[in-house]
Amino acid sequence: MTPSPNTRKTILAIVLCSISLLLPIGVSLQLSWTQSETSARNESFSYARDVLRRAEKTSDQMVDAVKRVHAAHLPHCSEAELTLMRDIDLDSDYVQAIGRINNNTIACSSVTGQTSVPLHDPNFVAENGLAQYLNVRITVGQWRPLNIFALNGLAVITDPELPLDVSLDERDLNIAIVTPMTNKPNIVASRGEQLDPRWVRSIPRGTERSYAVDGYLVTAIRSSRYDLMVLVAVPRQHMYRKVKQIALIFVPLGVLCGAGLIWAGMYLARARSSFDSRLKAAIRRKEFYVEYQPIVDLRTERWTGAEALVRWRQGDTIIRPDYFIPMAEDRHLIRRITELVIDRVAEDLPEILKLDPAFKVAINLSPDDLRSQDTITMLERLLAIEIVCAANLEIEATEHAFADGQETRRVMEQIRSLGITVAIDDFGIGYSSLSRLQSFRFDTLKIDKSFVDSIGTDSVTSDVVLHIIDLARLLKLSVVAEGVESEAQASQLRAYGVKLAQGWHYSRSLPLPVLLDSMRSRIED
Ligand code: G
Ligand code: G
Ligand code: MN
Repeated sequence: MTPSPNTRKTILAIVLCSISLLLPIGVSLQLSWTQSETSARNESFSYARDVLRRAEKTSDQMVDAVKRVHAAHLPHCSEAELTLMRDIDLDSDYVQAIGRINNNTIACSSVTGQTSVPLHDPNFVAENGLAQYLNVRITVGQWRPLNIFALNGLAVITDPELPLDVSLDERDLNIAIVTPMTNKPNIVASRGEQLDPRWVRSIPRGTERSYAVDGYLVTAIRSSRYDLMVLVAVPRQHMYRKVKQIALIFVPLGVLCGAGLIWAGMYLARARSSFDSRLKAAIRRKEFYVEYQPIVDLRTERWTGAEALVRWRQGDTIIRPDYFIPMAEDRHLIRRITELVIDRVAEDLPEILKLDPAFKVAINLSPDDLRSQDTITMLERLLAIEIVCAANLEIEATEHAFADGQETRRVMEQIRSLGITVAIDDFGIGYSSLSRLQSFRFDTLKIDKSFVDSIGTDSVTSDVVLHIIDLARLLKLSVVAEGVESEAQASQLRAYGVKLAQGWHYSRSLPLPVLLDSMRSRIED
């Protein structure tokens, strides 16, 4: 079984709803992901720069300390030299101690005095001879391991924690100071997880980089002055966390809204299809009938004609055309309604004309009607009725109908060639331009009620009605004023030279028997 157009529309609606909901969620997740990646990167860079600055300062102080000891030329490990070392020690905040070293043994130092302290082999000796002893304990009371850097018999003792002692907002940042080397990086100091050798990449001196390594966002910055590099590694997990928080709020919310929208969509689709089937059933059962609103000569108050207005009777309720006509037009069901209206007029017209052979009935046509050749056939059938002639008929169409192209023009011309006059309905509220007025030929202009309402008020549109009347006169059109509700409006329109009017001041729309009765009693008067 192939799906019905309605099923297809419903599916389309659901798909569109889902896309329109998931898209913003997806985009916001993507955005928050990029955003959290960017902020993690920026954070890492700022930590890395801070740590590098401290590590360089440590190196500066080490170099300075060594220079001062050498420059003093004091006897090695003499009381004088130890005093100098203690002074230097106090001057420099990153240097913990300074001493003499020989054969992996501290001979004397500012903290141990003359006591010698044996060390293990250096962890690393650089090309320039700088030996690094990492995580060493030199006194009994020392509460955390120290690093010793030795060159030319002098040892500078530092606290590896100090350069790393930046305040961390983020718990799971891993920081390491390394001396970059060809194969195995030498970790001078670190905090957090064990450094993964893959985090270390060779970058030029004085530069910084950021790259992803297997679940981590790594930021590397290399000193321009020392053989030092700082690495900050953030687990990507850490970035997911923020995104997850957003997702936890938005995805269920989106799904909920989506479900609501889909439900509403299905509800509307069902309501729509039920309206469709109601309307179709009404057409089949011919539940439509026509009422006639008289069109009146403003001077004599004679009824010269009437507009046929369709009504839908559903049981005891009457449904107004302003509700169902636009929907019927939308569903392209209007032509079948027009056909019913013309059928009713065909039945009613002979009775009306028996009372007044010059009476003119106006029939409303929709854009679809004006595109269809069937309309001509229907009108010809009306004209074939013995008592009916073309002067008894007028068709009304709104400006929207005139917006259409060639076919409409052809049908309109055919109607006029039958001798039936054409009126523009609700004139002034649509989008007719003067060029359109010239390109379609028509006979009557029906001034929309809103302009008639403004007569005698000081609203901006109160002058417009005059211009419309002037325009009609210029184009040699007859004018019908719609929605006349008071004698004041009627007398103004008379003064403006308008001949015909329609409105509650004269009569509401009447069912045929009432129309005929009224016509009879008027003839008798
Ligand atoms: O008077 P009433 O509320 O019935 O009119 C409401 C609107 O419905 C008016 O704009 C009128 O032009 C339109 N209308 C009434 N009858 C018909 C009809 O038979 N066909 C079309 N296309 N429109 C109609
Ligand atoms: O096709 P058209 O839009 O001209 O249909 C006329 C519409 O205006 C119908 O809905 C009809 O009921 C309504 N109408 C006709 N005369 C009056 C009137 O004097 N006052 C008001 N408020 N509505 C009117
Ligand atoms: Mn009308």
